[in-house]
Amino acid sequence: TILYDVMEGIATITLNRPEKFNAFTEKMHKEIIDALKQAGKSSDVRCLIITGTGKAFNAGQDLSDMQGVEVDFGEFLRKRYNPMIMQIRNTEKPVIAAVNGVAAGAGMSLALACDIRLVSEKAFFTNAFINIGLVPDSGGCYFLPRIVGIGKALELAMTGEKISAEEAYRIGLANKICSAENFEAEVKEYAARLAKLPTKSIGLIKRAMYKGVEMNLEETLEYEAYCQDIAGSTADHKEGVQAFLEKRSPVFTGK
Ligand code: LHQ
Repeated sequence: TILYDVMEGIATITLNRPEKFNAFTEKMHKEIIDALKQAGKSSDVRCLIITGTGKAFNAGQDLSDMQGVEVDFGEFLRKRYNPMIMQIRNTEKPVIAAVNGVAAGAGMSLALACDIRLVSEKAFFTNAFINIGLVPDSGGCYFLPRIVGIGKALELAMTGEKISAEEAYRIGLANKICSAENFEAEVKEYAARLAKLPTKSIGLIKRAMYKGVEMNLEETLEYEAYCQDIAGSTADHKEGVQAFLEKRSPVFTGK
């Protein structure tokens, strides 16, 4: 239900159930989590992309898969969705959501859990949960207010209204709008740029920033000092300084 590919430092996880708008199933969750773990561990991988085949990025839970089945929603989330979100968060590498088409419900949450959102001009977001009488899950209540602010987050969750690519960019939900025709190439180019940066620093930035939104200034200063100690002992730090002094471009190895 997914495709996994590693090329030139970039791991691409492609959600691959186009006839169902790449909606989540138990099998897909398992495959995504396995792929995230593999990419996280592999020293060949310095950037991850999550994207979808066909018209959609992801339409959330496959609703046809649940018909006639009694489900404990809490357990459902704890077993399938939450580990996927935590895996993205705990991957100390940049994770890009390449939003090729609609991202709805938990599909929107998946995109929010990624570090960067590159959005096709044809894509749109819809929080969708409200349309079926549910609440945002998979980190939707955590990421959305942190990305767009509590006022906008409440509006989007309560109305479920469609958010176009332009609107998503305007409110900070999308980092970049890409052309629909050249979407893949533009995403690859962006990812290639990230894959050549000091990967260890990126991992630490991710950790420290997410902590920063939850800690006070004093705690954040202390955590920064802790992280800087680690970053300062990397080969990429040495290379960066050396390259600067020699007035040349640095060649980072991610070590
Ligand atoms: C789908 C789906 C879909 C199956 C499109 N399932 N087939 C957690 C805990 C416990 C329980 C429940 O869930 C969760 C997490 C969640 O994610 S809840 C939210 C679940 N998702 C939704 O409610 C979104 C439902 N889909 C839509 O609102 C629309 O389909 C969107 C906005 C995604 C796309 O709209 P359109 O571009 O107008 O396309 P469409 O509606 O015509 O859909 C295209 C096809 O994809 C269609 O199949 P068909 O055979 O008729 O062509 C849809 O049935 C299918 N599809 N989403 N989630």
